Amino acid sequence: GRLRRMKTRAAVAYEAGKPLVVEEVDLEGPKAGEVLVELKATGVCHTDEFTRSGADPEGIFPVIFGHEGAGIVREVGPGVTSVAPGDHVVLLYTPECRQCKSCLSRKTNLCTAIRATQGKGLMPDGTSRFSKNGKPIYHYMGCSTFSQYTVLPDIAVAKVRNDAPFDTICYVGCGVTTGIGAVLFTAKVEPGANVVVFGLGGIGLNVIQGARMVGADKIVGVDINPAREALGRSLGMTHFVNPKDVKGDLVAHLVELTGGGADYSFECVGNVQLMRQALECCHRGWGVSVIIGVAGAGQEISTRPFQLVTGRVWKGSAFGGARGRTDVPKIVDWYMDRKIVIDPLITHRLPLERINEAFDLMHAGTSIRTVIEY
Ligand code: NAD
Ligand code: AHE
Ligand code: ZN
Repeated sequence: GRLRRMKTRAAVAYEAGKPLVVEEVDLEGPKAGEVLVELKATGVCHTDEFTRSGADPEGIFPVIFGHEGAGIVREVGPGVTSVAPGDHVVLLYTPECRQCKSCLSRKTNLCTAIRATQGKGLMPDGTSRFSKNGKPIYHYMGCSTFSQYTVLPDIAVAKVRNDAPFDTICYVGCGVTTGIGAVLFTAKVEPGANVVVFGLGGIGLNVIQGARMVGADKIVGVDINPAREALGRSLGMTHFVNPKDVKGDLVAHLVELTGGGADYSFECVGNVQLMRQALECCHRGWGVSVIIGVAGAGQEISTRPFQLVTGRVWKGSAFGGARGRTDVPKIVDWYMDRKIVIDPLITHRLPLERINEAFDLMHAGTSIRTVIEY
């Protein structure tokens, strides 16, 4: 028989700015078009912290965070044919329905099939599968991977090969794909291009390895944390700039370093002042700046329109422009074929019980990715 309701261990965020509470919650089984997934591992991304902190205008509580997970399908609801129990999957906060206007356009990866309910922390039928003492707990980014079991629509899981380790491919669920995809799919960086990357954390370091993959020439990394230099260089970074060590204007310094300006720049921090600098360090006439970082409620970007009149281009990228069900299995293959690395970026591993330490490590600047193993 189909599972109607079960208990699952989860990290619940009851209030913005407060530590998560690890406890047992109730989970209803999958309805039509949905699947039950047993998580094996999840990364902790800065976006989880962004919403936990209260900066996300879409943030709602109580909620179970986490959107960078991998696991095994355990049950499927009525009508599900794309995956079956036993399949290994990476969870997708950007689903791929292949039927909505956006999917059919071929111009974007931003599937709209379930975005409205997802943004409200609910499943497509307008209800939550999670609860505690009869009160609903919201889903997060359609995933809620900080729970040993979760339920999500089948369009929000990518089936992957079953010989890939969960504790590293979970990171393909956000950071790896976001960084590499922004280079390959959004910017389409060409061989020989000069690239500047602002922020060398879990996302920016993947932009760097993407830039190396496509044969970029100069790959300049910018970060205020000097500890980021070594890892950046090992992934292909050719120059490191710590803004604190730059005398005078950072933009002028970067323009000089790139011989006239970046062909492509990437903002991987979520700081609107840096977004401006990332645009303005681009080459006159053609430089493209890609915003990946997520900025808090009320924040706005600005620049002189002259920057765009003179040919610089401002763009953004969500999930690296990747179509999850199509591209994620390929990126997992690249990892298994050693075309990309993941292992050196997973600096810490913790059990769910200690998940709050993952946020401490992020704030201290000592981790790139912490992976929670179930
Ligand atoms: P992270 O905490 O791992 O890395 C952030 C890095 O920025 C750190 O190395 C930090 O030292 C550096 N930094 C902070 N302030 C800086 C400054 N003033 N100048 C230079 N460097 C500075 O975070 P992450 O997980 O890599 O995420 C980065 C950003 O990308 C966040 O805003 C996150 O929400 C966003 N994000 C967006 C997407 C997307 O699809 N668009 C996906 C994942 C993450
Ligand atoms: N809720 C925030 C927006 C957050 C945001 O931009 N999220 C990215 C993914 S970050 C992954 O770590 C994204 O995919 N955005 C597209 C979308 O549809 O949300 C806010 O500012 O309201
Ligand atoms: Zn993320």
